[in-house]
Amino acid sequence: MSINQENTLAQPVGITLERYIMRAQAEFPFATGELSQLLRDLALAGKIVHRDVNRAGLADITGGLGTQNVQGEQQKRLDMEAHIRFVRALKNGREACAILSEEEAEIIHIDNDSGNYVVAMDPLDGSSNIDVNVSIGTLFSIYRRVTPVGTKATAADFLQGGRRQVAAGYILYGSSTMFVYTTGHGVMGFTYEQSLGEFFLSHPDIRIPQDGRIFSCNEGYWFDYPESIRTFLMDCKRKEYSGRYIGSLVADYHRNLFNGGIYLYPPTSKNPRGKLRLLYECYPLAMLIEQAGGQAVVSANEPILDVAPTELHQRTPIFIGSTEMVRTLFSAESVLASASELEATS
Ligand code: P6P
Repeated sequence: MSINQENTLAQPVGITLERYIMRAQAEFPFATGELSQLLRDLALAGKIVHRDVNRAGLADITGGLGTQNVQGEQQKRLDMEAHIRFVRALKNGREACAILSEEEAEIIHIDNDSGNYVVAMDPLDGSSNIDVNVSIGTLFSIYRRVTPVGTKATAADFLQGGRRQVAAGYILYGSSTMFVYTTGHGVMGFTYEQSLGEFFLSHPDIRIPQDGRIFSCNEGYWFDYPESIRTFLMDCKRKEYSGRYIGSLVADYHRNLFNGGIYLYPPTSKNPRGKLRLLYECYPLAMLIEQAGGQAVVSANEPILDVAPTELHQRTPIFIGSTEMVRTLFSAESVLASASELEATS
């Protein structure tokens, strides 16, 4: 058990996020407090988005804007609200020098070229669920910049690769709002107490079960899925596993993180490179899942964190969750079974 995990486990549940960050920082004598401030900035914006999400129906901020994001997807009012809140919080916090957001094609420079960090994020994922009151989430990934301080950040600062993340996390706006993050020393979960306006440590050192009985995928694409994926899913059904798919990545991921399971987004004819974005959806979730004892891969031998980034908004297939389920998905049995199934039907 790492020192931090001992320390984390020793941390009293109920400590505020603010105090936890200060104590965690104290463990690293060379920590300058910049990363701590960044996490505070993200948590602050998360509190504001929590409020926006919870009053969306009353404040007429649901619905579409009639505009599209860089992915060609319809933008919802709350998408842009959240985008503005996070950009503003990071700008005011003055630790980040640039942001990559799903909502804008280009890198956002926030007049702070002396900042040492960049943040890649999906301010509000699952927007198709906003109007029907289903849980949605924010995803973020933090890197130390590689370009000289004082200059404008470039794509190189964001295209460092998943294993160069210094922190990653998400905020889930569900039946409760949770801030879940890692700095590479375990995964911590904080639950928001609205009456006090604070996140409190509720889940120190989150670990995903090694195996699970939940599979999460959009079976509407069944006839698009590669044969080996269909073979795996058929096997899950024969074992009477549960199919659970909310269609909101952070909500599906969070449930599997606690209960065990696997989330699959394979290539489809509609999205031949997969649908989910590498830099601000798959990398952060992959860092978290590895820290929690799970796996995130794009194929049998390629962890998501080792996928080389080439474009800011690049997409990737993803298979992520309990280690045993990911192993089974790419086990020889699945592949052989699909080969024999292919033979049988040819
Ligand atoms: P599909 C939402 O748009 C999202 O990015 C994720 O939150 C979700 O898991 C996925 O796409 C749903 O995609 O193709 O199943 O509707």
